[in-house]
Amino acid sequence: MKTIAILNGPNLDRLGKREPEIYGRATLADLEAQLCAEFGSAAKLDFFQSNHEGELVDKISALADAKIDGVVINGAALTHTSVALRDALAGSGLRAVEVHISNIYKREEFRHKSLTAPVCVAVITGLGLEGYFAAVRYLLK
Ligand code: CA2
Repeated sequence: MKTIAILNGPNLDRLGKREPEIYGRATLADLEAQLCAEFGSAAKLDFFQSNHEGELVDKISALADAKIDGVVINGAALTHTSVALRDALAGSGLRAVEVHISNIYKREEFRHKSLTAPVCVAVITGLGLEGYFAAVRYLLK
């Protein structure tokens, strides 16, 4: 069975608890349960959320060692700032799809630049939580 990791960065543990007009009303636990319901029989899903850049880097390194089949990453604000996260993904040899719940190009200019997008196979932005489902579906093909 394939293993796909779903990584979420800073503040995404607050999903469904604030700013529902941007991020919707579902919580991170709701999202994880829905992904399990959809893909649990086809894949092992490894969920990880952290508010700390280094923890995400360590997790990517461990996933690289485990040679898993793909990564869905919403690096949240680190998308726009983190060379460390980009280097971890680039050096991992893993296929990664970057997901953003909101359309980062409709928002402030500082969100338009992703440091991690060039080291991912694709970027999905603005489809809400559906982006995570599309990313897992793609990685399982
Ligand atoms: O649209 C996305 O998924 C983002 O990655 C979300 C990040 C933001 O910095 C990116 O530019 C775009 C912010 C995540 C914060 O998530 C919250 C969710 C609910 C309540 C508060 C924060």
